[in-house]
Amino acid sequence: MKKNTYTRMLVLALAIAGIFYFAKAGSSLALDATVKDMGDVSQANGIISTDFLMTNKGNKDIVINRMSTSCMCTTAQVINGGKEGPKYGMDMHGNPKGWSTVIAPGGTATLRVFYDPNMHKDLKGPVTRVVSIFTSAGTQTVKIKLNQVP
Ligand SMILES: [Cu+2]
Repeated sequence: MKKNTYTRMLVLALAIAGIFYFAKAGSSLALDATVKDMGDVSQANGIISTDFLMTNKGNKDIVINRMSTSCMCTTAQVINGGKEGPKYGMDMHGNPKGWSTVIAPGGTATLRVFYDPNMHKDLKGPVTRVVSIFTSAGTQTVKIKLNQVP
């Protein structure tokens, strides 16, 4: 291969890397926590929820277009501008399609995560579940932790 072909390829590779770098730097979704501890969760009290605050710290709109959770006991929705989005659960059980929401630069939205302790009635003790949030600024994950009691 000729030397200037190498040079061109190097310049191209650097240009592509630069585009990805700036695309990422220009839109970042910050979360107030990556893990929330829900403490003791009683089966007698049924479904409970906890909120994460998401802030667009970048300078471009962030589009969230789906979520998925690690278990059917756990669902998640985005509340943006007072509007509640659909609840997402495990992908394999079928999730809503065609939904998206936009967080403008400097804007915030709530990620509400629900846990249903009666989805597995025999389970007692520590539980960790993961929620994945798919956005135009990449995929982010949060966790809930709890201790399931009767
Ligand atoms: Cu579960």
